Amino acid sequence: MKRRLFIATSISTALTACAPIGTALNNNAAFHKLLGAAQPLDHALIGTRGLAREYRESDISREFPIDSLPTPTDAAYDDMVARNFSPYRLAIDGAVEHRRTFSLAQLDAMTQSTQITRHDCVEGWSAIAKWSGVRLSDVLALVKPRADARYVVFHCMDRDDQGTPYYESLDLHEAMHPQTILALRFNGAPMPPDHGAPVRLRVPTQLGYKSAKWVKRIEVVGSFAAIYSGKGGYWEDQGYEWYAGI
Ligand SMILES: Nc1nc2c(c(=O)[nH]1)N[C@H]1C(S)=C(S)[C@@H](COP(=O)(O)O)O[C@H]1N2
Ligand SMILES: [Mo]
Repeated sequence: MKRRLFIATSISTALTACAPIGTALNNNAAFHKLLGAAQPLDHALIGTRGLAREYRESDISREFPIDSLPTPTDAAYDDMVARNFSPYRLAIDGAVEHRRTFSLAQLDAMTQSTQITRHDCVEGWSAIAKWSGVRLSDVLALVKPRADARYVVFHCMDRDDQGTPYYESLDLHEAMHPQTILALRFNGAPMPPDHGAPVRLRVPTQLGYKSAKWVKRIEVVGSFAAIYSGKGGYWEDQGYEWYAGI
């Protein structure tokens, strides 16, 4: 446990920003040393075996940073915002028995799960908010991952200034965790565009970069080696740890 605390502290001081400054990060020897140190940690000791702490309404942060690639500004996204996301479809495909799409109304009609949890960004800030939405496990139960399924990849609508899209992934164990939700609401209101509307992944057992905003497609795969640079996420492709349990 001591070792884990040390690593958590080092992460917040070693990294400077979640902004697209990947090259600075890649050139940061201390950061790579840190990742090296984090590698041998036993997966079973941390993260998703337990529940993330849940807080009270009075603990909700008055300010919650917006800290990601820019909110999409393309015509399709603007049109969805203007029409309360009625044109939005979440596609789920890949290694599933029943590929399908969900409208926001369909997701809204499913059992909603609410959590007041803390989001921890590697940049060094944390904030508590109330998130409601559909358990990812409920959605996966409808599409039925095949026997060869191992990971769930989240494709997002935003891109960096090079045109590279944001994406993330979880293993099936983390995806099935009861606190892993596709969040539709933030602090009692529909998800604001700047926080990832209409559907944003919320994974309170993992560092902030796992909680993908603006999710448009969920791809169930046996391996993510062939997706983008093959490390399982936008930041992972630039050196972040794939396993980000806290
Ligand atoms: N699509 C997408 N999701 C993302 C990011 C991003 O750049 N794009 N940034 C991640 C990081 S590093 C953090 S800390 C949180 C920030 O979420 P917030 O802007 O709602 O606070 O979103 C995460 N999810
Ligand atoms: Mo972050």
